[in-house]
Amino acid sequence: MTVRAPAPDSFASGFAMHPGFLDRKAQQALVGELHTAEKKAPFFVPKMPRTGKPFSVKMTNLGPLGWVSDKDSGYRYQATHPETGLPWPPIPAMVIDVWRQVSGYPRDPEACLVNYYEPAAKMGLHQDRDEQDFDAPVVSISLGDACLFRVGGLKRDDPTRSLKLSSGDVVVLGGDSRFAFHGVDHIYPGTSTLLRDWFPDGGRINLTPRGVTRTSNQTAK
Ligand code: MD3
Ligand code: FE
Repeated sequence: MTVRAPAPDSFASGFAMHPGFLDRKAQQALVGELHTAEKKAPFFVPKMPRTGKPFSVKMTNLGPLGWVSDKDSGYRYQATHPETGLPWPPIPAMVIDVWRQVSGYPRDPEACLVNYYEPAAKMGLHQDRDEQDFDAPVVSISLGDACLFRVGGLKRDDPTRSLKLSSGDVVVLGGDSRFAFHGVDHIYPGTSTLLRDWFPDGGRINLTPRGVTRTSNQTAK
């Protein structure tokens, strides 16, 4: 299998890859904060709208808003955990710090999705369009086992390219890449020891801080 980095011109603007952005110490500190936060906002299993089919990833959220999905109400952002009813814990300062360094966006994120992939989990090709603020990029921070990530174009049938994301890598999906179809084909089990104390079988955590709401200054799209 060939895994190649995206061609520099593959998106006109807004896509940036920062391999190894967080060093091992920073990754460990961040995992410690996530482990603590997850005790207050436990991982839950999102369900597909209408069918109720469970996702293979578990997830939770940090920040004023969190993304949830269930059979009856579908995809949405809300201020509380769907099972505990409590507000989401705050976004860690380290995540805000990464966002400020890479996003090029004036406002701080309002939501930070936390996806946990067991070694066998994956995420099908999809677009992220439940946010109202389409100007804000999505930033991705990978922790733990590496994965094979796939990103395509604005239409589901557009050609895709694959890239490997490893622990500490940061990706910025802004501009023309903001609405690209993307997914996670598989995890490479046993490629990192970072999550060992929390998940003995390893796996991968992905954080995606994002903007959600629009301000009155922003024009409608
Ligand atoms: C490309 N997460 O939470 S992060 C998601 O690795 C999600 O857990 C994946 O897709 C993961 O929605 C991918 C990288 C990512 C995030 C958002 C994107 C890539 C994107 C939005 C547009 C294009
Ligand atoms: Fe996504």
